Amino acid sequence: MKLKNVSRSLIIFGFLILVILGTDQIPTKAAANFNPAQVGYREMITGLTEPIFITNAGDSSGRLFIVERAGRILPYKNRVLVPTPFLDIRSIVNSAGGEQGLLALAFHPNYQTNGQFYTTFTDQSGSLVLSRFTRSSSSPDLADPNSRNPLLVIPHPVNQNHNGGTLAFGPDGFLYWSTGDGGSAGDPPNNAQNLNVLLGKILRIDVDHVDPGINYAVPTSNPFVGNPGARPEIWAYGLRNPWRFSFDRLTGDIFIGDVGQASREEIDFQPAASPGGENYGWRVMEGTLCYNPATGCDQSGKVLPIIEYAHSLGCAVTGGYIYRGSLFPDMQGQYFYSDICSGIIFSLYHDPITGWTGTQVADTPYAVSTFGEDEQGGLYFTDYYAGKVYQMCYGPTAAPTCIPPTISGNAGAAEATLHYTDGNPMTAQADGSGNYSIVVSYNWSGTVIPSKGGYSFTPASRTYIGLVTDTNGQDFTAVAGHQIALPLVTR
Ligand SMILES: [Ca+2]
Repeated sequence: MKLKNVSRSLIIFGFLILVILGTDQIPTKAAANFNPAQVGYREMITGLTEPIFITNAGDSSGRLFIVERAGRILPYKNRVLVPTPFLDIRSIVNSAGGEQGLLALAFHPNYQTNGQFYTTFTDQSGSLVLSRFTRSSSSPDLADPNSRNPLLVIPHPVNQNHNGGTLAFGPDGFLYWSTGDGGSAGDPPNNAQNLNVLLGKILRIDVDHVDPGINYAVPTSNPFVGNPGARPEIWAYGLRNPWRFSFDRLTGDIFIGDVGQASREEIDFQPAASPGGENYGWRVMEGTLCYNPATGCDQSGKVLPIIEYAHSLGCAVTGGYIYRGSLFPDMQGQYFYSDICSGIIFSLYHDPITGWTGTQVADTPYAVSTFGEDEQGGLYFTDYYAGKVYQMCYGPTAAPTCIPPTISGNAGAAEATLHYTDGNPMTAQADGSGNYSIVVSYNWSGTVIPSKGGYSFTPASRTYIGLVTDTNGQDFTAVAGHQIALPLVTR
């Protein structure tokens, strides 16, 4: 994951090479209102070390989970990074190579009830290891480190680079795992085209059942089941280093960011209705170019990328997510991705008539190693070297920074205290005229309650859900209560 020297001067807005497939599989909303200049991001988490994966548990807890490459998983809860790791397996993770480490995390679709989650990491022999863990019985913010159950180990002995790898459950409930081609450069063993090895692939397995002799089951609908010349776990092949892929949470379509060799970074696409078995081209092709052989390659049966870019715009694509959250309707249907070397954030949109359109959204100074989704479909991305997570947002002003909104008004009484809580109790003070102003976090939900000794307030409280803009005129009326004279007690 070393940065190459990318000349920003060569970065030209819209300098993207588009490959139109013309698929009509993606339902779309009009993108007419999408304005790239209104996409913003705010620094949300700091103090991480080489964050490379972000996900949620799907358990309505509102937490994010951040994976650090060396082997820690940290919860982000109630707007705070929990300092005690959810899981710390640094002692068994091999992160010596820049592309090695704890690479991905996927919570089981029934995590809330079964407590199961899955990781992939590189071990001391360089192998790619898929493991199941369960959460601790003592705390929802802790995993049980002794629960590890290795499901599948893929030998990867020669090189440190090209390990994949993303884990994600599909809408079918099966676990998908992307693997790199085994490393070096140019895929010398031709692993990605070899259906007898699990490298350079997307695999699909059933973690809820076991087949004889293995610790998982192979779905009988996998495309190469029954083919004696192929491993049945393979779902798609011809991939070089599919570092990040994702499912469209609305449609089930798959977007794959496949890191290129020296010429092309690409996004590959698989419609939800696909039966699997796609050959995405590597090492015969790098993007839409012939790679091996360099000219006159056999393009038959290869699925070309929906978009690719040259190394004038970066050096290693970071596949992202299609935005399906409700907070920012104008971003709906935009697939966001980036490049760890250039920090450019791109979007990609499919129109049923005009096909795929790529846009350069922003040229950031960040090393974007991954994107991630929260439970509501909100999007986040990392700055790898700075150890930060940014939240993506969208606003009416140019280049918004997701500035926290303010709740303000008159409390009805001088120097009244405003209690406000979203689970974390906080207070603010009205001034000598009763005016108050409370800054809350972006998308804040909670309750504001005024108080002052001897006064009652109308309304007694106000509740807010998902505040994203300043909210003014939030006045209260204060009435001094009757002072009750206690009778003197004499004896
Ligand atoms: Ca390809």
